[in-house]
Amino acid sequence: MIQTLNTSLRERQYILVRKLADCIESRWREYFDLSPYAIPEDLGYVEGGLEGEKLVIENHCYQAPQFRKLHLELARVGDRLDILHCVMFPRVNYALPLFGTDIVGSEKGVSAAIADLSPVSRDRILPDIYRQGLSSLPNVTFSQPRDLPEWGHIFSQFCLFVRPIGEEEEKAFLERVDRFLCLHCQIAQESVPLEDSEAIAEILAGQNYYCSQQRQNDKTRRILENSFGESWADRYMNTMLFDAPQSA
Ligand code: BLA
Repeated sequence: MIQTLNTSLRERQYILVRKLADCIESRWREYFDLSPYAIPEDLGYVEGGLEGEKLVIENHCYQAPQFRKLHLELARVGDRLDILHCVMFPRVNYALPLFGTDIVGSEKGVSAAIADLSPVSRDRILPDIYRQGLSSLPNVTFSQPRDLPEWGHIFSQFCLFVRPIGEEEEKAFLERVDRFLCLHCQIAQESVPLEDSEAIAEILAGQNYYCSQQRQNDKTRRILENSFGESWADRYMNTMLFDAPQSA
């Protein structure tokens, strides 16, 4: 049985964060046979604020036949920032990209909204079926696209990174992420596990590289360090947010 979710934080969060969290979880339930994922004991629900601002973090994790870890995290920094973080880590014997999304919002609006299906193959190109699916999505434009930081070369050509302005653009972002998600869930559901150990080793290396790049996000790290200190932030980034798979 999946535990009933603690919705207390979510109910208070920025509307786009709440809507995307609900959307992601309902798609996961619709497409996959979910089972619980063991979160490191003290990291499921965390509240902290050493000298900095209070940070509340709520983690929801599942696994599925095709996925080692489906991770949705909701966080609130003081009274000023709401954060959604989500990564779907496929098992390394499935040739599937990494779905990831992050929203950083406040009363003033959303400053960063990003979503991608990121390749893990050596040539860093998405499988054909993804490129075809993503290329045939309807075009959308946002008034304030954002530039990726240097470590962001892990993302695909389809990566969406914007500051959505107003309700219309927030809605357009949500719709786009839902399309990415549905496409991914459908393909994942039909995919068969690999047996070739070299192909599996390539995926393992690709997922590890993705994690090592994501761990270079200083903006995320700074928020965690500010409330919990350096070593805690390090452990959290390595074991909860971007824990690389050990082996096949
Ligand atoms: C940016 N992430 C940010 C920012 C903050 C966080 C404060 C800066 C917002 C801005 O520039 O407007 C904070 N994100 C967090 C925190 C957590 C979090 C504290 O997830 C978790 C506790 N980040 C991801 C994933 C992706 C991602 C899965 O976690 C992409 C799929 C991307 N976040 C990402 C990128 C930036 C960002 C690319 C911009 C970084 C930059 O401009 O330097």
